[in-house]
Amino acid sequence: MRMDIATVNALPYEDFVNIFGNVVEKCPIVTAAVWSARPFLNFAALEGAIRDFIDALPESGKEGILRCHPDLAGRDLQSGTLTQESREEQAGAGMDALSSAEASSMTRLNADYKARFGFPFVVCARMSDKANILRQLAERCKNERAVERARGIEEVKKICHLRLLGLVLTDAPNKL
Ligand code: 2AL
Repeated sequence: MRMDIATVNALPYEDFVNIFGNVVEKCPIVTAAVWSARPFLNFAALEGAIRDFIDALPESGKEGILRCHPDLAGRDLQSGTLTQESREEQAGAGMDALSSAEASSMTRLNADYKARFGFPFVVCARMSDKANILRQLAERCKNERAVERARGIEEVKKICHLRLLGLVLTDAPNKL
């Protein structure tokens, strides 16, 4: 059940990190840091504190956040070791139901991308679909490193937004 912001603000630290620790994939340090910014006025303030923390990181820290993300249709999906959030997002975009040709394209392009930039391709899967993800992956491989670093971080923020919407009530009715 989604909680209201007063309930969020009343959570002990351990509960806060248990509940929100994966709004940025495998980066509970973000949640732990944002704890200091309580109380949050509303959903937007909580989200804004997370965004501000990410934006204040040096470029190496932003790349670190990108590196915490599992590949789309990658080894973790195959071996069942994705986080629950990531599993649902990837399944929603059809990443668990690729044809063998699509799967080998994804593997090759993900590897090309990582070799070029040193961090994985990240996209908000819930705002996309299989065809679009494959197209974006091929296109974004051609960008400059700094462009892709910034683009990946924007995608992390979209993923975070949707994960937060699943946990916290907004002032306006939640659209999900
Ligand atoms: C992911 C993921 O796990 N969920 C999502 O929306 N995107 N990973 C990725 N490499 O883009």
